[in-house]
Amino acid sequence: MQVLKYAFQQHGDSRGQLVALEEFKDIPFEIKRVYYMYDTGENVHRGFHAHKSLEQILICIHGSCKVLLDNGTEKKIVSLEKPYEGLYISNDMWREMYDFSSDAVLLVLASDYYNEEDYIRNYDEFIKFITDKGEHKL
Ligand code: T46
Repeated sequence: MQVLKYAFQQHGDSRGQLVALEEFKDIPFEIKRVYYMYDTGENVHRGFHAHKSLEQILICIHGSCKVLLDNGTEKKIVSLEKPYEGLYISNDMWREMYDFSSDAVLLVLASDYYNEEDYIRNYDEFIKFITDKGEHKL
């Protein structure tokens, strides 16, 4: 499984750093939604779902966290700890976020509006979904 992590351009000068993100330039999709999570308690695990069509980029703009990616065949753990790094998560990818530092702010850029019908929240259903599509290699 290939993990796609972007290192965004930093516009740094004596005043500090600035990162600018433009759809189709820095981000490979139209950005239809932005959300973020913070005040995530110690030992909290979030996610535990896949999306049928949504694409997202996760940026830990403050603090750090880990993301487990699982395509049904392989699993990878990615650390997010730099505010200029973005993790691309495609559709059909199970994800879990954990190990949040107490100051973590996880920003997410999403390719579509919120739609509960796009979620697969059961792991067995996820495996069935990708197997039916021919994406699950045993
Ligand atoms: C994902 C990971 C990385 C909304 O009302 N609108 C929204 O846009 C979102 C994202 C959530 N919500 C509501 C739905 C739930 O009542 O906020 C509550 C928490 O959402 P959820 O339990 O889905 O949060 P996570 O952290 O498990 O997952 C989120 C995204 O939902 C998901 O798409 O890929 O972050």
